[in-house]
Order: sequence, then C-alpha cells, then structure tokens
Amino acid sequence: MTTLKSRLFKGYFYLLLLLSAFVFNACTQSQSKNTGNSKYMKDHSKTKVFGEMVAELTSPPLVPPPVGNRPAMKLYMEMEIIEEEMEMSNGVSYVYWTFGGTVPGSFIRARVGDEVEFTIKNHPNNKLPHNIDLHAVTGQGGGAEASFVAPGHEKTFSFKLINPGLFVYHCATAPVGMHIANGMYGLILVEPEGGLPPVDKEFYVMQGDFYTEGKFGDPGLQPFDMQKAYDERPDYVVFNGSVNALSGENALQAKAGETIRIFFGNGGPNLASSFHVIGEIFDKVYVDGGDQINYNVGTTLIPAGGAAILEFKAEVPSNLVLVDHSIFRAFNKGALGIISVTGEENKKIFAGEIMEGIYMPEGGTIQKMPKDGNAVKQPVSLTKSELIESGKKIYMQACFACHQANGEGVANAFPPLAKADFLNADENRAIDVLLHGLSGEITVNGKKYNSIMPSQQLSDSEVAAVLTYVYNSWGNKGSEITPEMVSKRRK
Ligand code: HEC
Ligand SMILES: [Cu+2]
Repeated sequence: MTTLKSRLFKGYFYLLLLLSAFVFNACTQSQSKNTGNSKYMKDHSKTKVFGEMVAELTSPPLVPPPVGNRPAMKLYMEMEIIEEEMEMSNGVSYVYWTFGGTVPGSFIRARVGDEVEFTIKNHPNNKLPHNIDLHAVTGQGGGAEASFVAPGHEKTFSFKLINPGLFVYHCATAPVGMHIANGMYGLILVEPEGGLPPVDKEFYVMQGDFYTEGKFGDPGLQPFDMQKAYDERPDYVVFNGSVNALSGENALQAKAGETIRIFFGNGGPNLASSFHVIGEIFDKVYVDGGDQINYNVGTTLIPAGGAAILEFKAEVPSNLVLVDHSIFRAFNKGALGIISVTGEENKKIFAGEIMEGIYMPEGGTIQKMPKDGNAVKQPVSLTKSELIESGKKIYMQACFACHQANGEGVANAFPPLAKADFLNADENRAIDVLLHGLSGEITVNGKKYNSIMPSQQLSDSEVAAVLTYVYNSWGNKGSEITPEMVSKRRK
C-alpha cells in the first residue's frame, strides 16, 4: 500500500527528473548551437591513456587511417627533416626544406587525450638547424624550443593533446619566414572522442606561396628571393608544394556518389586562401578546423597558419577544380588542382552538355586576353631552338593553365596538345586558333570538345615561338612556325 506521503514523494521525484532532463537538454542544445558539439568542450588534460602505439604518418595527398573508437593512448612518432631540390613546375626546380621529404610535411593523425612522444631528426646532409611548432600543442612555443635540432642530431619531446581540431605545424627557426617559405609546414589532426564521422575518401591538401628570383615559369633552379617574400609578392602560389602536384597524372581520384573530406591547410607564409572547389559546394566546413560547423558553403577563407575540414559529396562525374579564388593565383601562379570524379551521370543534378564543373573565366563568347601594355615587339629572326626556348616560357604563362604543363589538357574541357591530331594536321589552322581564338565543336584524338578558347593577343613572334614549342614537344610532329607565317595569316 502506498501512502500519500510516498506518492507525493514519488511525484516530486519524477517532477525533478523531468525538470532536470529538460534543463540538461536545454543546456546541451544551447551548447551545440554555439559550439557545434558539446563533446568538444570536455577537459582532456586528465584523460587517461590506455596502451601505446607507433603513429603512422603519411605523405600528401594521403591521410592515415581514422582513430575510430580507440581510447587515448601513448603515441610514438618520428619525423625526419630533409633539405632537397625538387620540381616546382616543368623545368623549374627549387631547394625545399621539408618535414618528411614532402611539401607539405607528413600528415599527423591522433586522438584527443593522446600523449605523444615526438622525435625529430635533422638529416646530416642538411645545412641548417630546424625545429617544429605544432599549433595543437599546449606549451612553450608549441614545442619549438624543445625540438630545436642541428644537422646530424635528433631531439625527443612529449606533449598531451588536449584540444581536438585540425592544426598547422611549421618550422619556427630564424628566419622563420624563410623556413616556412621553403616548405616547412604540415597538418596535425586531433580527432575528437569516437573520431570524425566516416567518409569515403579523405585528402590532404595545403596551399603555400613561393618567392623565386626568376618569374613564374623561368626555367632552372630558382633560389629563394627574400625581398619578394618581404614584399609579399609571390611568383608561385601552389597546392602541395608544386604547380603539377594535383593535376595531370597527379589529379586526385574519386567516384560519383562518394563523400569526400579535404583536410585543407594554409602554410603561407604570407597569403590567406579563398579556397573554392569549382563545380561543388561544401556540405560542411569545420570553420578554422575547430568544432564550429558551417553548412552549404561556396568559398571559405583559410588564413596563413590556419586550416579547415571541408566535406562534400561528389554527386556527378566531372573534373572538380580546386582553386584559390583570388583567381590570378589559380590560373597564373599555380594554385589549381583537380579531383577527377568518374561514374554515372545524373542528368537531374547536372545536364550540361560538355562543360561540367569547368569555369570559363572569359565568359561565354570569345574575348581578348589583355596584353601587358608593352609596345608590340618587332619580329626578330630566331633559330628554331631559340623559338622553342622562348616558346616554352610563353606556354607556361599563357597556355598551361588550360592545356596543362604536359600538354595533356583536361578531360571534357581542354583538348590535348600532346600528340594531338587536330594540331598536327594543319599548321595554318593552329596559327588561326591562336590569333582569333576558337569556339564550336572540334574533335581531337577521337574526343569531342565544344568550348571556347579565348583569343591570345600575342605578337607574331610570340605565336611563332609558342607554336614551335608545342610542335616540338610531347611527341608532336616537329614543325617550325616562323613569324612570317603568322603575319601572313594575320593578313
Ligand atoms: C582559358 C583556357 C585556354 C587557354 C589559356 C588556351 N587554350 Fe587552347 N584551347 C582551349 C579550348 C577550350 C580549346 C577547344 C575550343 C573548342 O572546343 O572549340 C582550345 C583549343 C586549342 C587548339 C586546337 C585543338 C588542339 O588540341 O589541337 C590549340 C592548337 C590550342 N588550343 C593551343 C593553345 C595555345 C598554344 C595556348 C597558349 C598560347 C592556348 N591554347 C591557350 C582553351 C585554352
Ligand atoms: Cu626549418
């Protein structure tokens, strides 16, 4: 038998339960409104670790496997600093300073609460001391002082990861700007408890600006230019360390229907990135790599020394074009990459006939490419090899953004010039294409293109040079085009 008193007590108890559930709910709701997810607000400074393991680090564009449901652990990791000459662009090289032999440096993936024992090794062939400042680290200099290491030495230091998120790491040895400008940056991902939600594909991409003595495309080994870096006037703005790192054979691959996550960082040293993927919309942006999620974003700003996690579903087959939408950087300084999405068309989502996801900077009619404002150069008589040499420079400034540095073009958008039957069949027609632009359907090597090439606004000798270069590259027939031939066609 229940007395009134006990019934009253029970009622009071349930009321309390209800009330507290309500208050709890309201709390978590308001928290998740402000911060995305309350689990990110936990204090992880005392999170216990269970067991230990050696962390796998990966080279870009690869990312190590997700942490999933594992508990916080003791993590051992090792990174080797290597100074080495690598390709910046076709025919252009640069001495990069790297974490792990690549720009950006190896990707580090850990879980919040992990205790990391980090060993940094400075290769004996290197010329300079280096160190590492990880933005994910709480403590003096993000580890910079503790990790300062001379060539031929190694240093070990340790830290606990108490904030989840995506963070930049970089070298912080004086002159700091120069170490970063030479490629010394990378990303460390600290996953929340339970990990990020699973996706089909994950990629690692970082932007960086480079300062060379020569201009964009000037051939040979290009030394770092301190004055240009100081003035913030980069010659190259690239993804993953070089102009061709994410295009041509290096294009990222995905299938229609896959969900894609890009861990995007900006090493700088100077420029912020207006990051955009032409032909897609970010379903989710983890703003600044933190726990605030923004939905349905076109272009997102990523500061120098900052990062963001970007997610979208590749719905239809296309060549998605990654760009810094400060657009001269994309088409004239190298900040351009491709995700090639293959698979079934979905005409409901996109029924464009030929130009899926391709940006036409000049609009829908043939327009003229502006010229430098220099006086028109007098035709000078150059030998064939001189034509080829100066033609290559013109190609790297005027053609490569569309036809690609290796002349292979971009599927469905820009026809190939390498072993191109259209080009090799008729020199006069090729001259006309450069003088007047081209639109309407053409067939190149059995594939149809129906697009627009803007008129190039080049002088006769420039047209002669660039075409001679094209005809003498990538397996083409070797014709020589003279300025006289061009001037005849112009009339
Ligand atoms: C803005 C992008 C763009 C730029 C820059 C560009 N092209 Fe093109 N080019 C195209 C497109 C698009 C077509 C195909 C036009 C069509 O479908 O009618 C084309 C076609 C051609 C063709 C004929 C087709 C073939 O594959 O043989 C030649 C030759 C050519 N371009 C050479 C050049 C050269 C040389 C330069 C640099 C001086 C250059 N293009 C710059 C976009 C571009
Ligand atoms: Cu360094």
